[in-house]
Amino acid sequence: MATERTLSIIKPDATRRNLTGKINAKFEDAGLRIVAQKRIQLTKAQAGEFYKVHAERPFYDELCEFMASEPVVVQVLEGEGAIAKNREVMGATNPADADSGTIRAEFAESVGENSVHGSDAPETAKDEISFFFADLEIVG
Ligand code: DAT
Ligand code: MG
Repeated sequence: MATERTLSIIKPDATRRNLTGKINAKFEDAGLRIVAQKRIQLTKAQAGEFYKVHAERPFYDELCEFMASEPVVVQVLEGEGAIAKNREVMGATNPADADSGTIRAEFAESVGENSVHGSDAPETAKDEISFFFADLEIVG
């Protein structure tokens, strides 16, 4: 398995509860390296652009409001098979279905407010990383 990079977001429900360090420890314990990181506040329009693949879903408006409601921490994680490994560490979208020990099982509040985002495939990882970061900001 090759070294990969994936885009991670620590979402507003988690930054509000001061969980950034605890979530980062989960990534690092799994062998993922945080090779870029910044705390930003999205506008609703920026959240909408990031999540435009979900534009037709009934929860889209609520999702965009939520993502713009408090600061988020955007990150690039790097490691062997980082995209799949991060999805494993995150756990299932609905925390009720997430395996114990995963970030969402431990910290997520609901299916909508589920603490973390992670890219789901190499193409989306590339697009999502460049949505937030310039090449110069990523130091592996
Ligand atoms: P994931 O974040 O696990 O990749 P996704 O891409 O299917 O999940 O959905 C993106 C986000 O949209 C998800 O993290 C939270 C929100 N969402 C998904 N399904 C939802 C639902 N049934 N009700 C409310 N929000 C939902
Ligand atoms: Mg997704």
